[in-house]
Amino acid sequence: MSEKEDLEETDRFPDGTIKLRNPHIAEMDQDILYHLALGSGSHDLVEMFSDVRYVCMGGTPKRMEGFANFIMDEIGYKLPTGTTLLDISYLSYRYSMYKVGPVLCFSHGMGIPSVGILLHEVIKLMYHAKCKNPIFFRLGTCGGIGIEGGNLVISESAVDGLMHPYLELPVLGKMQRRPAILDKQLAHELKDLRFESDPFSVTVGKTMCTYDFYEGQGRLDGAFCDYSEEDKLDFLHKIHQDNIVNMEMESLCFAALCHHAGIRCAVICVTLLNRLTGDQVSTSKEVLGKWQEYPQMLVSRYIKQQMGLP
Ligand code: R2B
Ligand code: URA
Repeated sequence: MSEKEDLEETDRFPDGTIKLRNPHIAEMDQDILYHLALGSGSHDLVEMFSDVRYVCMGGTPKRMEGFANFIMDEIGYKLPTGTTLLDISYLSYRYSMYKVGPVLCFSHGMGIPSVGILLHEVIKLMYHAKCKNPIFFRLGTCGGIGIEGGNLVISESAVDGLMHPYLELPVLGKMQRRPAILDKQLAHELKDLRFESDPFSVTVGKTMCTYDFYEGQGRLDGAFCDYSEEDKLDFLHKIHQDNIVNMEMESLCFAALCHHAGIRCAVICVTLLNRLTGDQVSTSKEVLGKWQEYPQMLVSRYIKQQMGLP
């Protein structure tokens, strides 16, 4: 079943705008989106953002600024002469945000807590701005499991380090669980946008999302390590047999919160290395920079196709 069919009718209003699962927000005089340096009282969020249809996020401000400039060229969006893109959230000193017509780009930092805070505020932004049927993309990096560096993985589902397919968060002293469900149809639509001539392969598969880059991903090169190389390889081969094809640090939360908000979403990551053969990211910065453009190429093709552009 596709994510679209799976969404309950109550997840969005008939016009495609977001229903917030929080009765308190509507009762507040204003809502301050603190980490975005925006607010429903201080800014006309409908005027600024109601045309947004595609929300693209990735780890670093530089990469997302690069993506914003790339997508601007791709969709033929013109800024007034003599102006450049502005980081709308620069006053927050936390996340960066760039708007290019219907595309909104964010940096989300590293890990579940960082992307989680951002998602709360971006989902509320979609609600306040009355955005219709927005689609969320994470364009990231990852470690491949059995996949060499420089190739793409689109997550069809996400699990935590114990293979649980849900996000756990202690709320008021109790563990809350939210299923981490991604849109399989969207994942395959993105995969189909690969050209024969592309220098990368595209795998749709299961992603393990961890709370740490080093011990959490079974690396031997952290400041601490209490296991052997054999233990590490046993684990990586075992999860590979369970169809895990990559590891990263945000997909679980991204999938869980988007699904809970009734938002279609996809995670597209480029592999930086094959974890079955190493731990250190030793490829040159120049090559890594090129690889990180690969997720952007697929997402840009998707957005252009949706916008009816050649
Ligand atoms: C991929 O790369 C980062 C760690 O280097 C992390 O944000 C992730 O998910
Ligand atoms: N990001 C991760 O989380 N792990 C890797 O191995 C590479 C990038």
